[in-house]
Amino acid sequence: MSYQPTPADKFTFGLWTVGWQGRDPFGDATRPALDPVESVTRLSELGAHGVTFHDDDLIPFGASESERDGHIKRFRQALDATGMVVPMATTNLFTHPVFKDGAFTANDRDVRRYAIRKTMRNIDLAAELGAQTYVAWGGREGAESGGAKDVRAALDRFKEAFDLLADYVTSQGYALRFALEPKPNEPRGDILLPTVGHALAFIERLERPELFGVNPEVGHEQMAGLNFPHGIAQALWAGKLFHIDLNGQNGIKYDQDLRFGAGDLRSAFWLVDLLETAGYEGSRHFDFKPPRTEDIDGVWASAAGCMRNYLILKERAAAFRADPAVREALRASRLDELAAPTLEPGETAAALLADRSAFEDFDPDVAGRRAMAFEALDQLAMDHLLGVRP
Ligand code: 3MF
Ligand code: MG
Ligand code: MG
Repeated sequence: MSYQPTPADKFTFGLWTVGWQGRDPFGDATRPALDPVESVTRLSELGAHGVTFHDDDLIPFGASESERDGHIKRFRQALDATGMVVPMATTNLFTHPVFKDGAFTANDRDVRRYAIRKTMRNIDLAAELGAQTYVAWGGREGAESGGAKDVRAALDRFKEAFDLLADYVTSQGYALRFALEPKPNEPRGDILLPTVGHALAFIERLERPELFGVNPEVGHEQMAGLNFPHGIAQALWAGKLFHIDLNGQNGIKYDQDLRFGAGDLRSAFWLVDLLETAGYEGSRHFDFKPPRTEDIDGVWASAAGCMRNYLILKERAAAFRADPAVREALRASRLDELAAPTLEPGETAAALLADRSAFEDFDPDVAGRRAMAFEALDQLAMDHLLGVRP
């Protein structure tokens, strides 16, 4: 197995990922700016399927109309020349100082109106470039102190913005759905919609919930100490996994944005196993930052590593699922029983009450002594992950 990606693997990269110049809160840029055209070309050569962008990644903030047209034209030419696609786009509502207190939930009403207009403008471009998903990460929607934000009012404003944007894409006839990206903190002290669960609950309060799903990011959930594959499983269960941001993170600390496969490798194994067995058909999108220690060659090595690690884990997970010993271990751990409904077809509460085997004749002490055999199962997974099972 060469682990050489092809467009059929649906690997995509944000222009801001490979284009990150290494500027962080403590240090200046360590790499020169990268032309989006070069990113498209190099990523295509590496085997990627497409790229994604914030408006400002492609068209520098404040560019004139004619400059804007020029940037879009060059980008389109690079897409046409390589066959790369743009399945997702998003809005930068966090870099400019105007968004220091948020965008859709900024206390200042004129800032909120400007943020919605900036988003509508880029939605038009996203639709024009054939994107199907519009991601919304509210990085500045939050606060550093309790009195600064009336969270219930802010959620009203958040809903108002998304309801309006959903009406807009519907009236324009765009085939776009929105994917909300949760994050617990950074850059705000605390961010609204901090986890997948918060976002899923919020979506159900919107006027057109069917147009909204989530774009969970590995590191964002892990920054909150959460189990990422569990969050993804719940999003899939709800039919809401519209997109995903893959990267690496070492536990509860600042947002590390390591390449996919770095950080919690076992979690990455279970994630790939889940995505590949659950029929997720969307992009495998990398949202990482090649560390600022790297030069441009290191950037491409880091990007190639994201895809290579995904393909290695995909192979390891498939070998795990195909192993007869694993199938036996899954039965020993009663995963087949979990898949069976707890009630008989049509069984009512009255029928359950009448079933003596469910209670009167059930021996909880005997059941309590049954082993679950999870350790043997997990060791098989470990052996497959480490490549030591034939
Ligand atoms: C920050 C992020 C964001 C979002 C991006 C796309 C800058 O931690 O993950 O990247 O993914 O805004 O929605
Ligand atoms: Mg992130
Ligand atoms: Mg992200």
